[in-house]
Amino acid sequence: MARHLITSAIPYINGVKHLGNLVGSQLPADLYARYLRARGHEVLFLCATDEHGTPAELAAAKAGKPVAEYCAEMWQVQSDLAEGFRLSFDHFGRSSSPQNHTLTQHFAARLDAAGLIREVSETQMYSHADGRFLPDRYIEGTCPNCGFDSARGDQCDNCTKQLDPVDLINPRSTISGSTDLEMRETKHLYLRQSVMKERLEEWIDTRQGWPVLTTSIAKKWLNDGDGLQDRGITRDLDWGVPVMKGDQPWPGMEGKVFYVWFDAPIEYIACAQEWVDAGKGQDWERWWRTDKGADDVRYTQFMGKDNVPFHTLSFPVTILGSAEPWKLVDYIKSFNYLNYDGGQFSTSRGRGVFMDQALEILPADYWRWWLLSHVPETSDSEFTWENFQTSVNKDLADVLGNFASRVTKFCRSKFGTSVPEAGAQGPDEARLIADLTAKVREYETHMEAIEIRKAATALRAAWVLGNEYLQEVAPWSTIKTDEAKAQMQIRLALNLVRLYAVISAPFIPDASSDLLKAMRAEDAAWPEDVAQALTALPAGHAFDVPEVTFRKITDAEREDWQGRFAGQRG
Ligand code: B3M
Ligand code: ZN
Repeated sequence: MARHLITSAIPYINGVKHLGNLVGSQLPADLYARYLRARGHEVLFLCATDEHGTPAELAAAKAGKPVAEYCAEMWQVQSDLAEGFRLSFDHFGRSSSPQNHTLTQHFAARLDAAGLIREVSETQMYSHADGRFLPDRYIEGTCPNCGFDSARGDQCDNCTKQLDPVDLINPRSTISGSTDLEMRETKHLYLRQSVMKERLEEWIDTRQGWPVLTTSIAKKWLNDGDGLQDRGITRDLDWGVPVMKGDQPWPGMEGKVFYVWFDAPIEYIACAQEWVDAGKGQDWERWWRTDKGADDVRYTQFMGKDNVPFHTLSFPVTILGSAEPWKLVDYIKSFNYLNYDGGQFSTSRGRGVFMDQALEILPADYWRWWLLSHVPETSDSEFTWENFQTSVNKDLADVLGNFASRVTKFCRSKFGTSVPEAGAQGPDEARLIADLTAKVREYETHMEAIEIRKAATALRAAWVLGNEYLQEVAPWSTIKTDEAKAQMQIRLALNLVRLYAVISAPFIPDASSDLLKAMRAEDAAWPEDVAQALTALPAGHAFDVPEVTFRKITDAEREDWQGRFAGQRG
């Protein structure tokens, strides 16, 4: 029994996430957490909203709300959707929490004490009308490259050229529209990542068996000519963690906040404190401090590939640089992108399916199954409605759902709604048990290695074995000549339904719990011994015929949804 700390990349607060976001961190993290719990491990599974930075401020302004109020509301929306998708976080925190403020300021003080922070003077655009500096997206003007008149301070959306606010022609504030701007000197803090290069390299080299995607990205940033540069960790924004040295003011940094990517990963730790402070757990240090027992914790992070540099370089610099015994990540599982129907998911254009819309049209399990069995693990993958329809109809409705319904209905009509008792098992059953044992062990191996697609394939193959068995032994024929034997076959098949519910739970928790309920199964223990697990429902045990476990998606629905989600979220 090990202890497992699991974190998912924390989603930005600004708006509902699409299925591409979901499958790139939170959903696979949930799968792993559920699996490990089912195997009897102690798990702490944490996620939160990432609430700082310009995107949060701008989204709040667009919604016409104070940013704190906007974030509180969006946290609730995201939290409800997480529940809707059955994401089993032990705590869903907020990077704007007081715990994270304190901890972020603490880390900054430690890094400063270690000589890892330097002050840099820069000139930036200052707006007199707004009484503030205007970072990246707060400034617009004409692109010097293509003449587009609404180029942003950091980039021109028309020609994609990367810009500096000073490059813009006729710059204006996006807050007030004012053109009364001047270049002013301002100071910022830089994290001296460059001096940590060797320690980081050493650390990464000791991480055995990391996915290629993770290490290749880390190494690329580490070794590219301008790879590990010092990084600005402060911003001239109102909303964020105020720049302080622990609880002391930081001279010259008044009115500034830490950069969102500095405080966001620290929230992984603060979230454990929030979990304790919310009364849901005890002793967060046991998970996070190696001097307080976290040495025997295995820590796994889940994230999209674009987040890898921050987790393999920046955050470890924060941890290592603090010279305090914080737990470092043991394994980083990263993902490629999920595309949508011949293009990309796009939040700004409303293209693709968003978490709220998905749950409006179908239950969570349908999405969970498709997304996890098509997770962009080794390369980008693509959501198409055809593929989704086929996968749901075949895997869930035809294979798993149909098996459960056929077996229970047949039993009800021939022997009543309790497990029949006559008949002894023979070679067909022995073979099924051997094959199924092998499949379940294979499934476990893949789940432990977080090889999600392979795990899904093994699980589906386990479902198929039951169908093949049923097809071969055909209890509906057996019963005509040997009723006792038919009873034995059905007894085994009913037990298979229970076993499938148990092993499928990490993928499709609702259907699993419905099936367990229908089977009135009290014991949902993992089938360490498959033969034994297939006797869990004894002769005479009463059950119910489950409601339709999975329904099929019709062609008309598929066409309707295809049109509805093509763009422009309503
Ligand atoms: N919020 C980016 C994202 O949602 C960012 C992750 C932070 S993880 C500490 O993809
Ligand atoms: Zn341009």
